[in-house]
Amino acid sequence: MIYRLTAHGRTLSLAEPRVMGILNVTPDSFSDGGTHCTLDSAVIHASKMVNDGADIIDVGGESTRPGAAEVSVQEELDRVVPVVEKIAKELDTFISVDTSKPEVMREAFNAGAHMINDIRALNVEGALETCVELNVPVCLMHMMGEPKNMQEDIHYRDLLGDISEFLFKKLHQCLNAGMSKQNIVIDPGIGFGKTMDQNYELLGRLDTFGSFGYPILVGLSRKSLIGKLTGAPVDARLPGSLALAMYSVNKGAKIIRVHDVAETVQALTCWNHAKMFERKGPKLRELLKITKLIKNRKKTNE
Ligand code: 7PM
Repeated sequence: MIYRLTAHGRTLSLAEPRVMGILNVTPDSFSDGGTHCTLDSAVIHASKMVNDGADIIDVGGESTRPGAAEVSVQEELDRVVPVVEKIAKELDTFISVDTSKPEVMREAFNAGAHMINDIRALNVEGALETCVELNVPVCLMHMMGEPKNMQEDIHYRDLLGDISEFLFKKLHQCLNAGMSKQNIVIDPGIGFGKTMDQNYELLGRLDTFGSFGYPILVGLSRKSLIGKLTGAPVDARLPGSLALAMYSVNKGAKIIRVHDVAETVQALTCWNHAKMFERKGPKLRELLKITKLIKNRKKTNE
């Protein structure tokens, strides 16, 4: 099955796994004073990620950190919309917006966003209807509880079963409301109300979610499942992030959400090249020819 996402006349093929670069636009991420500076430095960072090979830029104005203060609609609009607008104008990339608020979804879409990444899976009143109306691709993520309390009381009857049931119900709800199947991406929500071993179990059995017939997005970059297992502090989790990213794509993930774009793109490029040799015969020769053509085209573009 080849998946593709389309919005604003732009199509992103998920025939090969894609890299989504994280762009936080919370005040603590670009703490260099005035709004103008913040906007510029955010777009510079986005531009670097695009040059490093990111296929999607995920703009987020709400901190999902446990215990983080809630952000008002106006505040989130002020953070996100100008950044989306400038990226849409200046960069050649697919733009995703990390939000749960229908108002932000709409304004960000109108400013040029191609996709909504909602950690609350369209749970906020009006969010589902807004996404259906906008006909925009959406990522539905599983979370137990809310960011502020999600790591406090973790209990599942059956981890895989409960998360599958949640996603099935969501899918049903979305399709019933008129969302088109091609607009849906699913995500098991690594780190959102799960213990370390539960996170690893989700990765180990990620192919279960692949059988739903929707592309899978995974976010695990620098997350605590790496720190807890290895003792590495957050700024030294790149090796673990890369290993788990490659493990995930091997298990069928189509979008990997990361901080370290260049490193992940290098890992993926090598993974993809080895993967291609799983095929044999004329199909492989054909693929190699196409890969060479693409490489040459990229070189002449530079
Ligand atoms: C605190 C807790 C800070 C969690 C940051 C985070 C995902 C996401 C995030 C994910 C999708 C982080 C997370 N994680 N969206 N947004 N999937 N779809 O570590 O796993 O980046 S925020």
